Amino acid sequence: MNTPKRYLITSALPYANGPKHIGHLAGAYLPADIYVRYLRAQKKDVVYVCGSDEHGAAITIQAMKENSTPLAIVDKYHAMLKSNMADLGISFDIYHRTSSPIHHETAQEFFTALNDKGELEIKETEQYYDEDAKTFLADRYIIGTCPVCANENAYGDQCEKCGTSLSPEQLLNPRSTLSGNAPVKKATTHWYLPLNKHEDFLRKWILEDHAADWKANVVGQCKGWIEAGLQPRAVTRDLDWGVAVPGAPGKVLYVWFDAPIGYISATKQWALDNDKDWKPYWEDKDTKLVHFIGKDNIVFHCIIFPVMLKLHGNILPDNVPSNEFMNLEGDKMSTSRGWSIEMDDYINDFVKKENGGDMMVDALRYYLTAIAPETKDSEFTWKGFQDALNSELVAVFGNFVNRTFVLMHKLCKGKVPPLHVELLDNTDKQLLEEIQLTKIKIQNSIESYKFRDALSEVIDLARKGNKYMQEKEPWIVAKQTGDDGQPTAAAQQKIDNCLHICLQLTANLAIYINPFLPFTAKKMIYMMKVVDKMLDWENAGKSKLLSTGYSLRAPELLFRKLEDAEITAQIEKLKTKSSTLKKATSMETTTDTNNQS
Ligand code: B3M
Ligand code: ZN
Repeated sequence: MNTPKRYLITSALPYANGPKHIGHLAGAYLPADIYVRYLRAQKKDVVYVCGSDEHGAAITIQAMKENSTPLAIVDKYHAMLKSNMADLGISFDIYHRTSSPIHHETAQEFFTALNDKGELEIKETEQYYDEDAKTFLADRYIIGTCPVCANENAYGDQCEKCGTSLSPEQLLNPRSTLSGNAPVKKATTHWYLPLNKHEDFLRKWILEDHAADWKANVVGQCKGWIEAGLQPRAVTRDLDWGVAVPGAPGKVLYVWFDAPIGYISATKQWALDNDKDWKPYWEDKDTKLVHFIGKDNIVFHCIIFPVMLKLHGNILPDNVPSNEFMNLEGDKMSTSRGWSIEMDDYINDFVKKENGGDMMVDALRYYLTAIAPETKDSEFTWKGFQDALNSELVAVFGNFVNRTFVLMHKLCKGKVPPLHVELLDNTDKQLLEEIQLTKIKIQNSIESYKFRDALSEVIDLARKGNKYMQEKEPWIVAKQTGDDGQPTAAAQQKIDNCLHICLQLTANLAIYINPFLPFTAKKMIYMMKVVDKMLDWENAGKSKLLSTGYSLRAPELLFRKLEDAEITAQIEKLKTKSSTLKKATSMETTTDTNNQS
């Protein structure tokens, strides 16, 4: 698209049915946050919305498990998710919730608009019913054998094992998750979104218009769906928890119908809170809408929701950068199996415990971005985390910044030394050029959603800084002293140039690292005694960010090492948690709740 006038960025709404793990963080939140922080540094008009998904069987089943009520469950986990995200520096403009009245109204209005236009079909069909529990069984309320991979615990809406999207009728040997009984069939009426009528639109919009700019994994999945032939999809359910279907007592909107509308209601609430107009963000073609999601959400964001948006007269997403999954220590990450690192646990173990725990937020953000599952599944290991932290953040980035500050205090009286232009040699010029070039490289990578590449450009630049310092050896040059025991004038000039350039590089590193590691950038700003505005993207690549003669603060520790004992303790914790849960769940009839559950 041409230069957008404004941006609306969304991250998938996490179900408020339990804690979420760092695989979720790496998939849909961290990359969006990096993108948004980058746009904000460019002074773009950008709104970043998210919130808790508080409807659907994910919630009601969790309420049963915890012997609680759906309302108590969403209240509890909404609060947890909201604070976890804030602690991890995920900078939503609003973290909303789908149980709010404004969301219910918005979703009902949306449904009514489509229904009034005649875009929905009403059909009576026979559906599975549990006679003991006296309820219809949809989605996760029914399990059975997957017709594709023979997994015996596939859900009525999806098989966790092979990822196939299913309808309850496709399950072999179906049984109720409520009673364990085989269900009977009973007639019921529902509204359907006739996706089959929109096949041509989807084919052109995704497989032609976006074949090149969307990620291959996203286009590939969509292609599979379209090619298999799209079916009408029920958008209502017989349940008592959810957004009531206007004029149809006992029925609620299918959670996947109302949840994405949550992006719109969140925008509305944000606009109300900030005295803004929400409409251009959803109606003006100059808005760039980007959905950040995990791969299990592709069909909903690329096929179903776009059809809804088109029918309702809204703009369509410009891109849907979806990530693959992040595994953990050789196995799939899963909260319900206890094989996961919950955001909440990480925060308690590393962030809240220590003074300056923010550095451990950035350490996590660093590693998750460095191993982001952008094109294929990736794997988190505690050893890998330790290596990334100790040998990249501490040894390269932190070391460069620290050395620069220490030497500047020692050899330049704590002030930015002058630059003696006439003495610049090729090594100096090359580094100055790298500072500029890095800007373009990072821009290109971020704008094509390649956050791993972008981050490694930042580290590479710091690495070049270390190499430069090593070549220039100002601490050796300082030994060329005159009678007064001070470095000679010629020596001091060499020292000045080296540290002047290293300081300008440090200022640039702060700008470059800011979208990824915002707490680190803040600390660097403090050390350099400059205002936040210095982090504006327009300053990137410049070599006169810090003025000659300006005195700077003492260096602070940017990162700390992760000790062997800490990773051993975490691995132990993981093993204990999963084996305890294994024992507990082996007695239950239900299984895992979600792919990256
Ligand atoms: N809550 C599914 C998930 O957490 C769902 C996303 C909704 S985004 C509109 O995977
Ligand atoms: Zn399967």
